[in-house]
Amino acid sequence: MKDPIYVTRPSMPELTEYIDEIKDIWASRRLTNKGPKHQELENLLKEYTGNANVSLYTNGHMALESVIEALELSGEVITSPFTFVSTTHALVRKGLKPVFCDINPDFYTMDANKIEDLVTEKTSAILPVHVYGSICDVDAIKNIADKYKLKIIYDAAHSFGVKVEGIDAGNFGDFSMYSFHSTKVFNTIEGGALFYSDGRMKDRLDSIANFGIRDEENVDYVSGNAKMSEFQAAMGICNLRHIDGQICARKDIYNRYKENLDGLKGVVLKEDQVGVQSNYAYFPVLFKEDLCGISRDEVYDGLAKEHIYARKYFYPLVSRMPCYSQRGFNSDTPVAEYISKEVLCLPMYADLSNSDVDRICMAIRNLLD
Ligand code: T4K
Repeated sequence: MKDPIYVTRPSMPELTEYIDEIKDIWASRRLTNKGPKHQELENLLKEYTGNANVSLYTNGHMALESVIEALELSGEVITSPFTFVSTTHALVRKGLKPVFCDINPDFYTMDANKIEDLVTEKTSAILPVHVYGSICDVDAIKNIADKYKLKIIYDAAHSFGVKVEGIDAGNFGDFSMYSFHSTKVFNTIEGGALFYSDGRMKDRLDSIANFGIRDEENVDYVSGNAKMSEFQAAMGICNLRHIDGQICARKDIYNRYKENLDGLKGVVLKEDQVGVQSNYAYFPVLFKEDLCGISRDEVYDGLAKEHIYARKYFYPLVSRMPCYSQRGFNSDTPVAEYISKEVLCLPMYADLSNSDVDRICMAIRNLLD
């Protein structure tokens, strides 16, 4: 039997490197609650991204819930249905109404031309998603947010390491939420972060991550526990040492896929964005059944028979999930609808071998034939 190939595989340092990194945790018994590793990782991330303000979290989802709490958002938030459920869950769990905006057909990010029609007197923020690391139309979104005095929180879960004209992607909007989950380009096992423009938010955000505690005798906010542990931070410190090499390796894989798949009838690869230095987080492909003669689901099943486990990120749309489909949220997002029915994310991770990429592409060619 051929070895299985999964959609992703975490980047990990050598075991000895991680063990070296956690030795002082063992010695000090400082395991969590903003210890020295936590502080060190924050500093390293500031340096790596050029962002002055960062707060770490136990995962990306809690980072998102925490910023919503910190901003005391209310009413409606305009967001994308073409995302992982976390984006919408964070809004709904915080008592907000998601208003779904359609996406553009080239990069699958929120269609900035369709946002303004969705603004009402109840809108408090826009929550777009830099899906697959594709960067939203940040200038157009900023203009709309300025006009209607809305906050912008980017779900940048997929965008670690992406640069726009040399600027780190976390510098756009008021806040950018990153996921450092094991399946992401940069991981802290589980983990996440917020990058933000207003440094005065730091105390509030850090307090909200820790039950709202200000000091031993004062609790300012009614919040939960979203802290990153020292072991997670140590993994981040190790992985950050290797991040540039990991992104380069992903680029080679991306190019090999392109060489293999470009030009196949009915097989649409995502365009490169001008001025954007990608992190090659995902390799989404659209299968247009009317042109290639086979549906996305048939490709998915055919690959699975070859032990190649691609994923339908993101199908169904969040608005079509059973937990949301009956709640009366708008679902008039035709572009997102068809992209979600045609898209398949092929395996993509830094140590995917050339021969595995060739095996995946050959399997796809055989299915199309
Ligand atoms: N916003 C967006 C746009 C997101 O994509 C996400 C997370 C979030 C917000 C929330 O951030 P976090 O709170 O998670 O930090 C995975 C991830 O669990 C999830 O983090 C991620 N998005 C989502 C797109 O993908 P699943 O349900 O597909 O994961 P799973 O367990 O099926 O893993 C996929 C494949 O990865 C497996 O087939 C094997 C491989 N794998 C997975 C894990 C967990 C490994 O090799 N090792 C591992 O440890 O959600």
